[in-house]
Amino acid sequence: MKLALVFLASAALANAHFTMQYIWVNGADQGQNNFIRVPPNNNPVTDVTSTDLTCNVGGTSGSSVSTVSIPAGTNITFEWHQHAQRTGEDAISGGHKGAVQVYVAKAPSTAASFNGQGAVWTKIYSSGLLNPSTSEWATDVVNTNNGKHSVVIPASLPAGEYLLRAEILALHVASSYPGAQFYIGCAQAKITGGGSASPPKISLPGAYKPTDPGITVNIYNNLQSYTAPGGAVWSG
Ligand SMILES: *[C@@H]1O[C@H](CO)[C@@H](O)[C@H](O)[C@H]1NC(C)=O
Ligand SMILES: [Cu+2]
Repeated sequence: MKLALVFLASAALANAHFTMQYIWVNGADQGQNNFIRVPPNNNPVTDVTSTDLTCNVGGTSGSSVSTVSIPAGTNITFEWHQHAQRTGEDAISGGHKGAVQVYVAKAPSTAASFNGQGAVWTKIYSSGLLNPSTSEWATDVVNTNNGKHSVVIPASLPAGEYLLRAEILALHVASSYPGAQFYIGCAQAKITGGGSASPPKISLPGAYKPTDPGITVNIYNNLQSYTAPGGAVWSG
């Protein structure tokens, strides 16, 4: 009896979570876990003050990860799954309701040696509550798209090596803190071409607070609007 309960509990946990496993460059699949700082498991981060918020557990170093070369203006697609399989289950599991955001941070030297600490992150994409009357969230679209969401890297971003940080913020148990679940995937990219923009930057961890209305929120109480943490999107 006890064993069965433990098994059921751990199976439910494993099924509930997911990781970023693929990036696509202008529609071309780059292969499983390539150019990605892979976390040890599919658990979410819940402590917004932890360095795990930067690039997931173990993600402050990318010394064993390759860096993909992309021109500024490239359309990058991030693809998430619960397990190491693309079919046979919901990509990120329908119970995860919440926001999808993408940030970029320019490394002082190489992306592989960049820890992503300090005020270095620029938000380039954010999608949250899409339809209050049907409770449709950005996460629902990710499931519909088999785990994928896309963003165009702004053409005005200066050339250099970057971390690309995708975040899925699941809010199904977020009415008290800690509760909100941060799923984070970081890829390493060398951006070529580009421009001379000087975008606004925030720290991760740093900018997110437990009391942010986008982090501690009851999404099951007729929520009419939602403001994701981390400020406005910079559109280039
Ligand atoms: C980016 O690429 C994806 C996948 O090919 C596509 O669905 C999406 O429409 C593209 N986005 C833009 C803005 O071009
Ligand atoms: Cu989960």
